[in-house]
Amino acid sequence: MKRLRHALVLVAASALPIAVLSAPATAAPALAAPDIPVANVQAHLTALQNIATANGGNRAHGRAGYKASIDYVKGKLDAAGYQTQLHTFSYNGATGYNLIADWPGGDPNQVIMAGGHLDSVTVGPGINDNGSGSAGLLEVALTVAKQNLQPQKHLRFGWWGAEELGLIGSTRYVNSLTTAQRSLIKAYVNFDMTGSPNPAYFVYSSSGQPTGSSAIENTLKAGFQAKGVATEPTNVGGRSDHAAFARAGIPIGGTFSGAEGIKTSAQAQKWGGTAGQAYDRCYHRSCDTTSNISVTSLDRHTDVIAHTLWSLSGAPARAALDCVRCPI
Ligand code: DPN
Ligand code: CA
Ligand code: ZN
Repeated sequence: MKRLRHALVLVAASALPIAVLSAPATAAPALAAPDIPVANVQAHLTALQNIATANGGNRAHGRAGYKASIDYVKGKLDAAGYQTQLHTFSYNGATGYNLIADWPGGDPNQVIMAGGHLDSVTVGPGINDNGSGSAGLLEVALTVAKQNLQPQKHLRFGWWGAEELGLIGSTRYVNSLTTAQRSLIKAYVNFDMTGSPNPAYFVYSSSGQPTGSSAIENTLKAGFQAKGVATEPTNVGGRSDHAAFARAGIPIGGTFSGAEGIKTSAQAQKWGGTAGQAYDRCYHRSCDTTSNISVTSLDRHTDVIAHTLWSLSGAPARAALDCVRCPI
């Protein structure tokens, strides 16, 4: 197929003004990340909702709904060509699962990792918390595969178990790494709640975080700014899965659309939505279903995941002849 494309390009190129043909074969700027279709992300949320409905109404650690969630994500990634590993751990007398997925290729000494927790609380399906981050990460990972992306650095994804019980899965994962393995991870970017119905556009603040975190913060902010969305820094502290990575000295970042916090009137001016109301009124409640999602927030945060991973991993600069209308 590629040869045909090249042939078409050559034919098309010969029809182009001479200037293009004589243009130096310099690489165009690094590949921009694609716009991730939010409908694809919503399809994963529907699958997770159906899993919860079929398994007692939740996707919590130690319950059938969690294992079914992990199997869903793993199945999609295996089919797409990822190298997946299920890491098991015990907690509260139940088996927990982390899913680690490596995209083959890229410099193994420079790992760019992104993750989010896949477990819900026991009282509900956890579609925003954290089906939203999990589904966004999954669709970005599938897009990497669809494009057969060949980034300079190695891409790794993680879906964590038992976050709701105290960041258990991600902590067990980081603790399982040798010091050398940890030093290869140049960034960990966390996505925990990205579709809150009364959304915020928070970016994890790098202050007080390991050196290198500010580059991640700036990349995330730039992703939103490119969409005309203003962001606010937030200090998530020990409330999500980046914490274990930060403790290990690994640069971290992340985005967050808000939980039980109340949207201010200034924020409502900036972001829309309702001042004086929680960002997510169904946080940790049974009403955290597929109807508890702002599609706009889900779309924007997911596109920023893609922007950030393409940027941090050094998606290849496109060779000039690989496309017809490249910026010269
Ligand atoms: N840690 C999230 C949860 O699963 O409850 C909520 C949260 C995420 C709170 C990020 C603060 C910051
Ligand atoms: Ca999108
Ligand atoms: Zn939660």
